[in-house]
Amino acid sequence: MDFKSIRNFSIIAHIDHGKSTLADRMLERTGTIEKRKMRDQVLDSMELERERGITIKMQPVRMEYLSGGTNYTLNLIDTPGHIDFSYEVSRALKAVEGSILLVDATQGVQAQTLTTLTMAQHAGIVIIPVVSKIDSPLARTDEVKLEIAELLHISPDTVLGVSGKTGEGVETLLEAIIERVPPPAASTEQGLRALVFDFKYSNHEGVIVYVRIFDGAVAKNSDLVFRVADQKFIALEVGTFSPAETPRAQLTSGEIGYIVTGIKKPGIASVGDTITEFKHAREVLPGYMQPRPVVWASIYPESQDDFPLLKTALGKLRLSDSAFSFEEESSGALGRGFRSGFLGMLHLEIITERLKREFDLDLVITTPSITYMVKLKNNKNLTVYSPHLFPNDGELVSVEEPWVTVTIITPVRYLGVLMPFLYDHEAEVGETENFGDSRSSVQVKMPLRELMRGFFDDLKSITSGYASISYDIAELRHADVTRLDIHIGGELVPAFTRIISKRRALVEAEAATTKLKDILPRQQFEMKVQGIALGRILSSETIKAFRKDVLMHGSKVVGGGDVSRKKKLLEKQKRGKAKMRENSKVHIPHSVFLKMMKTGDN
Ligand SMILES: Nc1nc2c(ncn2[C@@H]2O[C@H](COP(=O)(O)OP(=O)(O)OP(=O)(O)O)[C@@H](O)[C@H]2O)c(=O)[nH]1
Ligand SMILES: [Mg+2]
Repeated sequence: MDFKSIRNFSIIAHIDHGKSTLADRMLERTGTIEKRKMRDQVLDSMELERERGITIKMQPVRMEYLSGGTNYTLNLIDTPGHIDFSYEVSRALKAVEGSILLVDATQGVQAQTLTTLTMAQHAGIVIIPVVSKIDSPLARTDEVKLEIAELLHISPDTVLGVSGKTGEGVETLLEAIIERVPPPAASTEQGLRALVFDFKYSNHEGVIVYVRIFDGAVAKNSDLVFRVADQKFIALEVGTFSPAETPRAQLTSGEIGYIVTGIKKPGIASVGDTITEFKHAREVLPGYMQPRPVVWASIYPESQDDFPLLKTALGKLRLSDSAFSFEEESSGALGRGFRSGFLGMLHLEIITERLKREFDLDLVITTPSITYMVKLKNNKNLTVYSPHLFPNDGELVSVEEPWVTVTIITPVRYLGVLMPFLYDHEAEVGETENFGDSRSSVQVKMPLRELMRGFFDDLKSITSGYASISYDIAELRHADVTRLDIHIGGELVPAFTRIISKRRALVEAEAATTKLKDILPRQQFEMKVQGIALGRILSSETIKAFRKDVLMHGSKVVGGGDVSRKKKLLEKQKRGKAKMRENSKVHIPHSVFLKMMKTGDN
């Protein structure tokens, strides 16, 4: 294929600014998807993406488009806008020569607009600024064009306008892509070099890698090698995205497509690796930075019998999400499990939800936490990832925690409510700058711990949804924190242990016990739920016992009407699961861990 007629580009923007909807119209206009097969945000194919109306994984798609007598191949990569998934964006940007920077005409430039723009600038690719949703009665198209022009130091006339709803401006945008995005650089090298920018796992075909071909070509049955992993394999199939995987005879320089590897072992394929021919191993392409987890949670099987199953499940998830990482951990009370790292609370929520849906495992999930650097009295230094492994106050000399720099963009009228809110989260407020006509950008430094304490949701609610934020991990600072333990029926439940700021100990203890009182299923006996920190019982609630008739309907939250699931449960009990329940008097269902995890302390 002639590389001169290829255009590779991504769409980047703040969350909900209309990336996937714009992609819909492009797919329609280029005839890639028939109109009768079209549905809204068609590239959001994961069940969770559709349910939540957000993009989680990037999605490449290939389109054909006739312009000025030439047939162009346009490879589009739609990316997620949520900050937790920005690793997807950074990887997509290394596979393309240009990017559409989309800004919602009703919202203007937002925090992730700036973050994604910076990423695109670092990648050194062409940026096509576009205002979206120009059809909306709330659109402030001209103002937003000016905002973008100011940001990029360009004339507002070069900023395009589109509507993903009506299709207005889409044709002009496609022409602009052909004109402004350069074709892939001509490759004079013969030997294959393909950059792995994503992958997925199929039970039948093993790992399927998503690649951008920089040099050479690859065809079915080629002998290939992952250069970094140093692993040989055979291309069982190669093809492109339409957006479904569509086999082709070969992929050549400049193209974006996939290679079926047949590899079923986890830990071999990794994003950023370079694939070359086995017999002509060339130098590796620049890869990707490992993403740095922001928040951690430990995942244990409820029954230790399920440990190998859980390990397989996590391995498979990792093969569809390169930002997810996990490591074995063991804890006396919980047995063997995995400490897992996530790029944010939404990422954590998505992964645990997928574990539940796709692998049908009963799990104990510990309260999410950031990492703490701890100095002990015995002169040892410790990095604590899991709250239930946090030392008691008596063993501690000092604790350090990560801080973050945060940029908040908000309409000026909310600055009044924003400031006290920021102080409550231990923030140090830095520079405040006017942004556009009526908005401010506020620079803040605060503990990451406080950012994870419902900060996003609360910020949204106090600013009626108008504020947006982005953040970066900064330095370590001294932390005045302690562990909050939860005892249920007189026993410590390690999964609920959290690390909290000492000044909030009472509030947090009360919030935790009240919440547990609401969500714990009743048992056949009365039991106490207690919050213990700083060497005292700070809060206590009593959960009443069942009445007989309620018991009839069963307290097994895992049961419901699902026969196969019940059967599975019975089998498990036979295998000795019941034993664990005998030891601890209280059975806490999986759903309770998820609920405790989701909103933390709110
Ligand atoms: N009026 C109007 N609404 C739009 C337009 N484009 C998208 N929307 C709406 O905006 C919302 C978000 O659209 P998406 O296309 O999912 O946005 P996105 O940028 O892909 O979102 P993420 O991938 O989660 O970051 C949806 O409710 C769309 O219906 C448009 O051109 N006009
Ligand atoms: Mg989307």
